[in-house]
Parts: sequence; structure tokens; C-alpha cells
Amino acid sequence: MKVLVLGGDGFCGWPTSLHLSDLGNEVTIIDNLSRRNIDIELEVDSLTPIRPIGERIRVWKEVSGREINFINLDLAHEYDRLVEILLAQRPDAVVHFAEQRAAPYSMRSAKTKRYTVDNNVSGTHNLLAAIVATGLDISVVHLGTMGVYGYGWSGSAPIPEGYLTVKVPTPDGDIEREILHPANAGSVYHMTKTLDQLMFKFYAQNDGLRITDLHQGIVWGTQTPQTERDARLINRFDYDGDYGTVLNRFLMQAAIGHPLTVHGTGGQTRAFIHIRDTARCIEIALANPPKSGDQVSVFNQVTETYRVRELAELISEMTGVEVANLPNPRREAAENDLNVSRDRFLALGLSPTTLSEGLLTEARDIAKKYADRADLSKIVARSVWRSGMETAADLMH
Ligand code: NAD
Ligand code: USQ
Repeated sequence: MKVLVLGGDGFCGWPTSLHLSDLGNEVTIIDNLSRRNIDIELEVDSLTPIRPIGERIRVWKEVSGREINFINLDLAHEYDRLVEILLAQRPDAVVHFAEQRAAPYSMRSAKTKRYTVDNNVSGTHNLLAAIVATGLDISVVHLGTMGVYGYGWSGSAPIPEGYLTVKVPTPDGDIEREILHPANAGSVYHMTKTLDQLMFKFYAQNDGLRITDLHQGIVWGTQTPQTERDARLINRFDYDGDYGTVLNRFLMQAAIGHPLTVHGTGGQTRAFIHIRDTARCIEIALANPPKSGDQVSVFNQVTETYRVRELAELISEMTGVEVANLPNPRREAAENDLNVSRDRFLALGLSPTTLSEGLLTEARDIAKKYADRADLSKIVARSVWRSGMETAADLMH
């Protein structure tokens, strides 16, 4: 299969590109390297020493014999070039990872809010409009987020995979309808994913585009069987207060003996998935696209749910590092339950990688190996959801 991976230089995109290439697919990465530029802006770097994209691709050719192409393109602002690329490449499928994905970064300032909306919404819309303009039959697999559903909207009922059956009272009695699950975003970043959903619905309905939207939970781990094949293929490992996600942050903090930065009580329950399963889920989604005229095919791409404090306690027991309860810089429920339907990937053959001591230790060991690259001043989260909110960083001064 000929696949374009948009955002293929990122944390999920790079290992997925290698996985798809390893399976014999013809892969082209499209990325504007904006994530690497944001590292420069934030004066932080991946804990792992990631290599420039050209070197990554050369090394992959060396170790696998397989070719991956790279095109530097800004999906949000280079529409005409995107159309030309689609017409020249005629891909069977596009995997769309190319968005600004950090909730804290999206909440830093009016500038980052506007950048996140402009980048994510325009990028997704450019892709959809370009596919229609070319008239090509290209299936789209997009990375959405569990955060589109919000936390706690439907009480203890499991969150369905995209669609909710509701009863609408009418004078002639109740009628049943299937609707997109109501959106309930917790950050400007998450809001852009809820807007993506509406664009997908329209283009599937109006133009018959074949779209799969994967509502992924928080990804943890760093290496996959492909990125492990050479040190120069290593994946990113974000640990900073904006881009580091909770479980990887705790593993990195444990590796350097930093107290585990639990926001508030740690009663927040979230969904998780290991990076190896991200790549495998994309493979499954690509093999099972909807037909033209079908509604958007939505999967919940998660394997487990945990409370933040459960993860902190687990890692603290494993390593002896203490847990710190910090003021929560976000506006979010202090405690929530989360019950998620996840049958579709299981039915299509996903064998979930669950949180095991072995994998936790593997990720912690990587963090330990590169601990001298860490800038400790970047660990505590500083981005607040509303001005006036106090952070642990304020308390330290
Ligand atoms: P990332 O920031 O590491 O990678 C995103 C990549 O997209 C980067 O390489 C960036 O340079 C590129 N990009 C961004 N805007 C672009 C543009 N306008 N044009 C071209 N390239 C652009 O993020 P990630 O963690 O790999 O996440 C990938 C996708 O998966 C995102 O859409 C994210 O919302 C989703 N997701 C991630 C997680 C997670 O825990 N990391 C969880 C759920 C969903
Ligand atoms: N948290 C802590 N301590 C930390 C970091 C985070 O307690 O040091 C808490 C946060 O307050 C939040 C939870 O952990 O309650 C998750 O935060 P996170 O930064 O790990 O994840 P989130 O902001 O939700 O975003 C990440 C990805 C995003 C993706 C999302 C999936 O960055 O791209 O969409 O996970 S989900 O959470 O399922 O919506």
C-alpha cells in the first residue's frame, strides 16, 4: 500500500512510519518539523537524542533495505503544494498525525491558542479539501483523542466508539437517533479535535470521503521493535511540563529521583496505550477502511485506564521515589471515573500491550540512560488554564 504519513517525524508518527515500512508499505513522510522548532522555542529537547529526519531515513535504509521518502510541507499553509503532491503520489491512504498536540502548550497564551487552532483546523481542512479537489480515492486515518468525549459526561455508562444512541421526545412518541457523542473539550488543543470531527462528518456525508477517526488515549513508552534496531532511530521522549505526558513524565522523574508531579489529588482517570500498540492500531485501521458513503468510522484507541495517583503509587513502590501533590494548573475534574468501550480493535485482532513492570522498567531505563540531557527546570508544568491560577512553579519562587 502507498501511504503518506503526515506528521511522520513526531512521537507517534516516526515509529508508525517505520512499522508500516517494515510491513512492506511504500511510505512517504510529510512534516514541517514544527515540533522540533517548538522545542527550540521552549528551550527544551527530547530526553532521547533524536537525529535529523534525513539521517533517520538513511539509517532506516541501512538497517532494513527499505526506502522512506520525506517531504517538508506545512499542511496548514501550503494547500497548492499538497494538491500537487497528492496528484503526483496517488497514495492509497493518508495517516494524519500532523497537529499541535499538547494541551498545556495550547493554553500558554493567546498566541499558542491561535496557533493551535490555525494549525490543526486548517491542516485537517486542507487535507480534506485537497482530496476532494484531486478526485482521488484516498482513505484517511486520523489521530483524534479520547479527550473529545470529556470526562464524566455520561456518568458510569461506557463511552461508546464515536456514536451515541439517543431517544428524542416528540409529540408522537420517542424516536431513536444515532448522534456523534457530544463533544466536551478540556483545552484549546482538545477543542481542535472536536472541530476535526465535524469536518470529517461533513466530508464523509457530502463527498463520500472514506475516513477513520481514532480516539487515542495517552501514549506511553518510547521504543518499538523498529526504533530499537539502531540507536540513531531512537524515538522522542518528551518530559517537559508542556509536551511530556503523565506516565512518561513519572518514569523519567523516577529515573532521576525527582518527586512524582501529581496534579491535585491525582483522582483524574485517563486512558492509556503503549506506543507499540499505536503503530499496530494504525496498521489495523489502514487494512479496514470504511466504504465511500459510510459514516466516519470511529475507534477508541485505548488499552487500559488508570487514575493518575494509581500510576504514581505504582512507580513510587517500584522505585522508592516520593509522590508530590502539586496545585493543579489545569481546570479539570479532580476525580472522575472512566469506562471506555474498546471492542472494535480487539475484534480486528489487536492483542493489547498492558502496563507491565518489564515495560515500565524499559522506559525508565531509557530515561536513566539519557538523564544527563534533562533540564530539571523544565519538569514542573507552568502553563495554566486561567490567569491567576497558582502553579507549583510559582510556589517554588
Ligand atoms: P508530535 O508533536 O510528536 O508529532 C506531530 C508531528 O506533526 C510533528 O512532527 C510536527 O512537526 C508535525 N506537524 C504539526 N503541524 C504540522 C503541519 N502544519 N504541517 C506538517 N507537519 C506538522 O505529536 P504525537 O505525540 O506524535 O501526536 C501525533 C498525533 O496523535 C496528534 O494529532 C495527537 O493529537 C494524537 N495523539 C497523541 C497522543 C499522545 O499521547 N502523544 C495521544 C492521543 C492522540
Ligand atoms: N498530570 C499530572 N501530572 C503531570 C502531568 C499530567 O497529574 O505531571 C495529569 C493532568 O493534569 C491530566 C492527566 O495527567 O489530568 C493527563 O495529562 P497528560 O499531559 O498526560 O495528557 P493530556 O493533556 O490529556 O494530553 C495527552 C496528549 C494529547 C492526547 C491526550 C489523550 O498530549 O495529544 O490527545 O493525551 S487523552 O488524554 O486521552 O485525551
